[in-house]
Amino acid sequence: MQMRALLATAAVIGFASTASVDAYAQTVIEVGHATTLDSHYGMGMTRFGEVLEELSGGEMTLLQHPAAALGGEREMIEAVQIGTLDMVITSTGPLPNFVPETQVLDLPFLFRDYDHARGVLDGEIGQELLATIDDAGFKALAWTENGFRHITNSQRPVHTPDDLVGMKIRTMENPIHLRAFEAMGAAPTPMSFAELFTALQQGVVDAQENPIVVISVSNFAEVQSHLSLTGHLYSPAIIMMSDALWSGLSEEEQGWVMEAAAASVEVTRGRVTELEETGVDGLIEKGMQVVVDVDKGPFQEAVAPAYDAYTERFGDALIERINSF
Ligand code: EAX
Repeated sequence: MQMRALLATAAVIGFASTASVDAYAQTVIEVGHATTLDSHYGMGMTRFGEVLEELSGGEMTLLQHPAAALGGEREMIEAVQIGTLDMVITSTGPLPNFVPETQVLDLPFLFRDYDHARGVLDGEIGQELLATIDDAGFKALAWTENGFRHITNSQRPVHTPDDLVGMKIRTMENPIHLRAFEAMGAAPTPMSFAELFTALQQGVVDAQENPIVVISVSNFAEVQSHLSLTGHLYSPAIIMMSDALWSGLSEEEQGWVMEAAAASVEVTRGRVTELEETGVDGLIEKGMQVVVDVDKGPFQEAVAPAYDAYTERFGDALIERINSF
């Protein structure tokens, strides 16, 4: 075929294919997380996608990558920061490695209960922290929730910190958590959640700590015989989008994203509340022995050095504001 005719044909095909793509042009937002689709994160993101699709008339959709398919929480946070991942819903555990100021949230026994935690995060203090996270190269969409963390292990009932002495416990990759469990006399090992089940199964670690919803959906009852309702710290979660994606959205699209995020938080928090109420019975049915009435006093005394590590660096003003909320 003459070169001119060939080029003309190519141009027509090119236009047609571009036109067809334009006709179905969609923004597909890809989100990663470390837990299963039926977890508090998975259910929240399903709701996020439903609302986004509804508001955008199908122009924007959400594609979930659950169960650490894209790596651990620290890796996914880093991917969002450099723009290779659109969005993540994650616990704040690894976040202090990127935004040191968020360490305050991981102080043991800082939050009294769910109302206190949610009130602080949804109020002025939480919004200030979201702005700090934005300054670190993310677009923080909303605080969501992981829940109060409890200790499971394969060795013995844990009633006091003395029962933790020498116990190999996995912690999140978080300096405050590490310090707190060292102070209790345990042998803490920071580890990505993606490796945790196998590490428990193989006895690389004896123990771990997580909210009831995570313990339940992760089938930890298969590899952990004991649960103690220590509630030693509240684990916030957060939804963060890459700066690049966020700034490329129109104002209207950004509004849809924020509305979808808010709707997802309701679902995630609802699921956490539900499992706090019903999840322990489920774990007992799966064979776990549960210490329900843990005396938190000795644990609070034992973790005091974790506060020193924080206040030496950041002072106690923010702690005071949170305590008096
Ligand atoms: O965010 O790493 C953890 O223990 C987290 O609680 C879990 O990944 C859910």
